[in-house]
Amino acid sequence: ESNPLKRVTDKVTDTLRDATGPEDGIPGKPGPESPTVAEPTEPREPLPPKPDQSGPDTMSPTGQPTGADQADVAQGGAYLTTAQGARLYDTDHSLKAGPRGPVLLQDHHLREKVMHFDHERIPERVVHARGAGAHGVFQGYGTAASVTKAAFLAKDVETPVFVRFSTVVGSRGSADTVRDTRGFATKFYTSEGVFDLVGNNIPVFFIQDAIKFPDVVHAAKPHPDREIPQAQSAHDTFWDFVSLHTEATHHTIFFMGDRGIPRSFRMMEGFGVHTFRLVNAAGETTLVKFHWKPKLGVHSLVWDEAQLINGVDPDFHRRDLADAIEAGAYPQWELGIQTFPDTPEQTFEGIDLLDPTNIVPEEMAPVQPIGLLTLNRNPSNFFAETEQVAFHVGHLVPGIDITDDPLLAGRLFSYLDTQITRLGGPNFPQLPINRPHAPVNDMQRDGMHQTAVHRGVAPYRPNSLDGGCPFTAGADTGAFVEAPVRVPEGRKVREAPESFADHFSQPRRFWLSMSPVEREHIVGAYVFELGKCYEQAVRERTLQVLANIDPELCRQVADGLGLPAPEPTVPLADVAPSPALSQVGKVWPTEGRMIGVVTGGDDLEGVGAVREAVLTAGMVPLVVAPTGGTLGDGALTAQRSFVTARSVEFDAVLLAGTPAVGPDAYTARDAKSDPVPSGQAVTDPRVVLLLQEAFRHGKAIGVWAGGEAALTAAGVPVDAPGVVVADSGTAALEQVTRLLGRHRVWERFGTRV
Ligand code: HDE
Repeated sequence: ESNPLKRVTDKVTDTLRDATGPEDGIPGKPGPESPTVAEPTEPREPLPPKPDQSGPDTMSPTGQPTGADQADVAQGGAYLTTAQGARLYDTDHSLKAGPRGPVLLQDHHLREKVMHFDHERIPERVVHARGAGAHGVFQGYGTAASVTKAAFLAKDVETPVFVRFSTVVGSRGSADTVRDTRGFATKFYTSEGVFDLVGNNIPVFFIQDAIKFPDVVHAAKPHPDREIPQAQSAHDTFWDFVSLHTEATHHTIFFMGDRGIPRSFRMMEGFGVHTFRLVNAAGETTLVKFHWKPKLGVHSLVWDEAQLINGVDPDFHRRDLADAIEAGAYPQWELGIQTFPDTPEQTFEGIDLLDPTNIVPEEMAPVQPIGLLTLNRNPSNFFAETEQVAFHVGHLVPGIDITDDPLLAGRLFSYLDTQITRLGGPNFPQLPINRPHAPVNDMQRDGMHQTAVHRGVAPYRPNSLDGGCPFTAGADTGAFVEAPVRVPEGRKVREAPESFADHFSQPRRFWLSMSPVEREHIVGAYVFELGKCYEQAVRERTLQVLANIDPELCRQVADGLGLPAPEPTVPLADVAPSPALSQVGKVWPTEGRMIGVVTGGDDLEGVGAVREAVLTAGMVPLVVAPTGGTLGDGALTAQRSFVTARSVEFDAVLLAGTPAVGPDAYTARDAKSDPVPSGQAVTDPRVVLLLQEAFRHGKAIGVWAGGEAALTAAGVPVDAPGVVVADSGTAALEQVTRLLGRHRVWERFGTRV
């Protein structure tokens, strides 16, 4: 098997080729012997998980390796049973007094089945409800050894991890590509206990103090009367709050920018947001900010595309992550740190490190790589793993400690508290996905859903009845000892430090760091969002905020809204741009990109060659043809038809010839439902739409074998930037791949505002 990505692109093929049997060595590939497609015949054990889905590795609640797959522990046997293990002979009919008689209350199976069903749902997370998870491994580089003693960061140490990506505002069933911040939470099952890095894809936060969290979330969530809009910030209450509460300005401009609509979870940066404190073996401390850097680069959707995807494929990000992992195209991130001396002021070059609305530009403090994260295994059960995973910023290991960031302080309280409601009691650390891989001996007892059978008679200290066990450790035997930092003295106050009052210089730096096309996107986003607000006062107040960031930004948004642009009310900060904040202008690897290869039947040999070449390049080809099924002599299979394909699924489009509808068309369409003018062939309107969208969204387009006519029909100039007309499919692909390294054809933007 040359390229594992073939497993994703071949999904359709596999099912069709079922009768010809599985190809060797391709895990998860269905075939006649495969239980996934076999017709039911006789009783057998439950299905094993797919190879990339083997579930969490766990320890028993008391810290002993379980030695058995969790699925085996909870479920086994070939026969359907009650929850008590009694075999059942029927699960389709309630027990009745005769076929037409009343249902009997004594039907235990009915009551047990419906009782369990009635309680299948648990409360969704109040924020970050919609998420997608994956297992993986983290490998330390050892480069952090001088600043932290954390064992999992030592050279070549491999630590199992579970990552959950999420949106923030929407409900569990909301769409993936809404404009929002994304969560990026990582659980490291280290030898010294669990370490959670509960971050976001945006390096700053809306608020500086945890006490404001209910306010910002209430403002962002749907309106309390009608519960609309779902998963959107484009409404009055959100803009009402952020325009009055100007410390939110930096976060807001970040997600009005392209980072609010990532192309893929695989192509997002992650940030710890707060400043943390590392402690080395000598007890010396260093302040740090954590960064995740994706190997595939940082890429985004464009807004029109994001909105289309919400309808076409609301699971776009979730699917993208699972498909990539299933295909063996494992996403990777480097963990990095920016380091700052732990001075009493806790500032760096004048930037307050305790203020989570601040970044420290990478040009001032470079991000130093300390390890590599690889996601290589899908969950085997969404609920058990992705839904029940419980992260907590207070899950720390020796060598990593907290700072006095007031936002972090509130989080240290909140994450424990929320799990009691969400997971139904205090024993959620015993759920398989949450269990530490280090031995646990915590003397906690009883409580709802206790699954451990604890031994011993003395779960208290000091004791003599259990021989004084368990013993406490010291720093030399791996205890977590809080860094003995000096606590500032002062009066008890409800106040923020003076330095927290600057709400505009950092947003201004962000704006000045953007390329023209990214600025255009930001302006477009503000115009869209404020255009959805009903309250004039909210729009005007937001324009005032924008004026204080940059008058040109304000003017462009004001023009879009048809309102006058106010003057700034604060002096404009003199800040240098941070080029690292811009996503445009860099060249990135193209692995894992989706290439639509469209044909109406022309040059099938060329299409086949392109498909192979795309796979060789580590990208994913999806052949799009008028109908599903095989093409030509059956050597090629269509993964998408003109009905199921939409441009938004592809990073670039290649087209062989000009698919036509009409008397001579290669098409199985029903002429009655979409009549064609008599006697003439016209370019298939679905291909026209596909090309128009791909063009509009700045995607590279390559045609050969007479595809120019389709471009013309779509109004796409053949000499437009990023449009390639080539002699062969592979020649077109070569040029398109080069264009893809820059992610989009940015020259096509720049005229809308
Ligand atoms: Fe969270 N946050 N948060 N948050 N957060 C939750 O915990 C909270 C904050 C973040 O995939 C909740 O288990 C408060 C910043 C992620 O399971 C809750 C404050 C950052 C996730 C909670 C913050 C985050 C959460 C909801 C202000 C980025 C999803 C359910 C003090 C650094 C984790 C839950 C997952 C989830 C509270 C601020 C990231 C209610 C009070 C800043 C990625 O506990």
